[in-house]
Amino acid sequence: MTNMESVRKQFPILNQEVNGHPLVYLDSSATSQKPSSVIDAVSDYYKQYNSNVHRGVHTLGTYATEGYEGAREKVKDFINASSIKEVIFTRGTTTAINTVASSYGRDHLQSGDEIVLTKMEHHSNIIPWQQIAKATGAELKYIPLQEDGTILIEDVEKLVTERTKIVAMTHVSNVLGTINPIKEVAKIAHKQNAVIVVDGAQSVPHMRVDVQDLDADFYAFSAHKMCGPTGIGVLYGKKSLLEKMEPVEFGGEMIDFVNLHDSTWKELPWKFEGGTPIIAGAIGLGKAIDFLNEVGMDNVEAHESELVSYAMEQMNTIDGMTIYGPKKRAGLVTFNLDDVHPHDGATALDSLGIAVRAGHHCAQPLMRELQVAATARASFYLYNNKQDVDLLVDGLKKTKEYFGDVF
Ligand code: 7TS
Repeated sequence: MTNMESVRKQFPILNQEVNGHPLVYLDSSATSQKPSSVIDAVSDYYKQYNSNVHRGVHTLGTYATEGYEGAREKVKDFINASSIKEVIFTRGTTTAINTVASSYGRDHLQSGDEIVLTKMEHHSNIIPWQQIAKATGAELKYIPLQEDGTILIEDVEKLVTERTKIVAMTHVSNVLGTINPIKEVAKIAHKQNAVIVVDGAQSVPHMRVDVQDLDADFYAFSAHKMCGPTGIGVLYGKKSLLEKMEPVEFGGEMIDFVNLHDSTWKELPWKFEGGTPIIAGAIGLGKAIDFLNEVGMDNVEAHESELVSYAMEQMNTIDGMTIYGPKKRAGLVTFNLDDVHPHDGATALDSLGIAVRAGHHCAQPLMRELQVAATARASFYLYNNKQDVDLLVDGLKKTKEYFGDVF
């Protein structure tokens, strides 16, 4: 078993005081911190072999191309894609989902067709579908949520019909921590000849994901939430689907032959990567995957599961605490404390060096479903420990006392 305290030591940013207190970073669902190996890999690229990729014969360009394409191989193995052709580098989850909506969606939807979503989606997995629905005349349908923030498979079976062309669903909710039964939903979608697009922004960083086992048609995630740099993410797609899809960005890098009035595209995955790519980002993502593999994704998941159970147990001892979402969940806790506005609570915690997020978490329809304007959220990752939870609980108690006196 990996020693998680030695893992924590590899994140230089955590070793500092904020507002006179040791930093307690509990906002990894927004973005994770980066280990030294990732920071060094990005810096080494710029210091030692900064060059463009896929062009020219000079030595530095070869190193850069090897670094960039080597990262693609690592992503392929990490999610068990069957080929590097299925791994497209994007700017992040948002861009990946937009690519599917703009390309696959535009070509496969028409009036009378339906796109099925859940009511727990992040805006990134709602708005691209709203836009493509407006453009094509398709309609959106939403799978309802149970009281505990889960979905019922019977509801999926009812809502996914022969009219459904696309099911778009998050694997893990960034607000509720709900883990959706993607494999079962994929089976239901495929029975109706629909495709399933999975938002993996909150799953790939925290659990072992096997896209072939899930039978996902498309799967999107961001490097910055999994110890990698910002500005890079991945769109996985089944080769058979991607091959028939049109690129959404046109220009350098993605072409084969260009004539005055027409052009042809490179083969997969490059036809979807127009322009100079995010080279340092990809190299950093490759290093982040090495790092996560060394720790072991099963260890990451077990560690977070232990922390989140402990956090819920401790937080529930605070009077006036409401925690949203199911008991069996990923490593985050979204909550409200009576009498304390989440923004005030988060500001009070920040004065104690504790970083949590407050707001709608880019899930306004879900906030409406929960009948709240905003919530606070503590999210955990492999570098957090029980002391972080204790400091959070202590901070919440102090916050409650403080605001209790004010009101
Ligand atoms: N989908 C989910 C489920 C997410 O949690 C996020 C980001 C995204 C998509 C978008 O990812 P991006 O990398 O393209 O921006 N979620 C959050 C969050 O919960 N707090 O800040 C960002």
